[in-house]
Amino acid sequence: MNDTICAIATPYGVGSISIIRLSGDESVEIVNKIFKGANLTKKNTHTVSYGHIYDEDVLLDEVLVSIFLAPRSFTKENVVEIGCHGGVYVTNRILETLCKNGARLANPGEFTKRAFLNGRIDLTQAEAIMDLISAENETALNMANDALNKSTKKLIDDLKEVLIEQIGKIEVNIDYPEYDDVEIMTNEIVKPKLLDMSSMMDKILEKSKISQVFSTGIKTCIVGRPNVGKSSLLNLLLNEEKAIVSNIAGTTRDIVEGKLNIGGVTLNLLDTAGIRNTDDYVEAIGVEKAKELIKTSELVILVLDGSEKLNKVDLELLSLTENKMRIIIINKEDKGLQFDIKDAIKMSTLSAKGLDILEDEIIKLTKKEALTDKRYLTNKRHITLLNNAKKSLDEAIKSIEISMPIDVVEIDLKACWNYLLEITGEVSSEKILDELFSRFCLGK
Ligand SMILES: Nc1nc2c(ncn2[C@@H]2O[C@H](COP(=O)(O)OP(=O)(O)OP(=O)(O)O)[C@@H](O)[C@H]2O)c(=O)[nH]1
Ligand SMILES: [Mg+2]
Repeated sequence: MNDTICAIATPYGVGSISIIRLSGDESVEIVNKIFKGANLTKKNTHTVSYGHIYDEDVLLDEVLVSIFLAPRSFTKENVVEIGCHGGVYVTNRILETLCKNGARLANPGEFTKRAFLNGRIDLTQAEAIMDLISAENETALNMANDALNKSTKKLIDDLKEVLIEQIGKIEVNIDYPEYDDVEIMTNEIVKPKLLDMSSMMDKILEKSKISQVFSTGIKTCIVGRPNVGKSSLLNLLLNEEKAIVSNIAGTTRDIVEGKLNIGGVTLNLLDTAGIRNTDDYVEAIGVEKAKELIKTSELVILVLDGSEKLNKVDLELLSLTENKMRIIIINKEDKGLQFDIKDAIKMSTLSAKGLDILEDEIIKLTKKEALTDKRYLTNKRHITLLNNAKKSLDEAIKSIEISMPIDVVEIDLKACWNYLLEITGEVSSEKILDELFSRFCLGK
């Protein structure tokens, strides 16, 4: 028997309505005790009733009560949602009255935890709910929705199926060694399957890395010589005066950051100090930082001043960024251009000319990297566990190659198996669950 928990499910603060949610065996009875209107205990599941909430004789609010009876609810328990007026005081008073009548305040994430423990969702779906709530762009939202629709579970299930078959074959050999030559069998049958599986995991992990970039934002640096218009470009893209623009070369000394949402992805933009050979100590540090940033960025926007001839630093930057995902901008087109470069975008950040072309190019470039099939992981915990699973698998393959006893191979394969089960939550410790669900908000 589960005790009945309650929490305010909507954000704290004044709004037009608030929702208070209960889950547990007694939820309908508890609400019915403080509700005047229809008898809620006689109501069918998935119905809404109008009435008033009282704390003994004191009228608290006019409400709508929705009933979802077990098992057809989010937690698979009896769930009641009270839609009341969205005042902080009135909402808290109703919550307090529910507690006085037998409910208890829920811990963060406790509703979702119950949904998981009652088998309504697996752990990957519970985590997808959290990712959905914290999604900052369309891509992250899509990924979370895919995971909620079991894309992660399916992917792990596929891996599990291959693995369990191989473990099964090995176990038969350990139990009945007379049936087969163990070594030949593992080398010829099991090993190729394990190698396939290892490369499948590699592919998933590689794509997962990209998915992380897409959901958290693409690290994008704007680099170029001093005074070419880097800060002007940042301001133009962000549509605000974020960085100081001046005709004094070396204006930007430290990195200026901004976030740009474009075509469903987020760019984390970094405006840097202009790069030149300099004796100024402070500026030299900025230049070093800019060079370092080129290395660690996923996308580089290289700005050149089209009104002057290309110089040594420009050429150095062109070669430094050659193998990166990059966009070359020839700026100050309004002053007349001195050179041209294939595939470069001609712009004038002063008049915003060329901005639309730049935006299209950013969308095109980042979409090229887009993840069309669903075979990747989006959640950091899952990625770490899959990495561990792959390490164990590779250990097993290595053991086969150096003809270790078959039970040694099996130990590593079972470790791999366990990591896969941890992803979906089929094996999990109470501690991990507590830690995971405590990251949810109250009422979720
Ligand atoms: N004519 C013209 N001037 C521009 C254009 N874009 C920027 N400028 C001017 O160029 C100067 C330098 O612009 P910034 O955006 O500060 O250049 P920066 O690359 O950030 O320079 P540092 O921070 O010093 O490295 C300013 O006076 C801008 O007004 C353009 O498209 N056309
Ligand atoms: Mg600048």
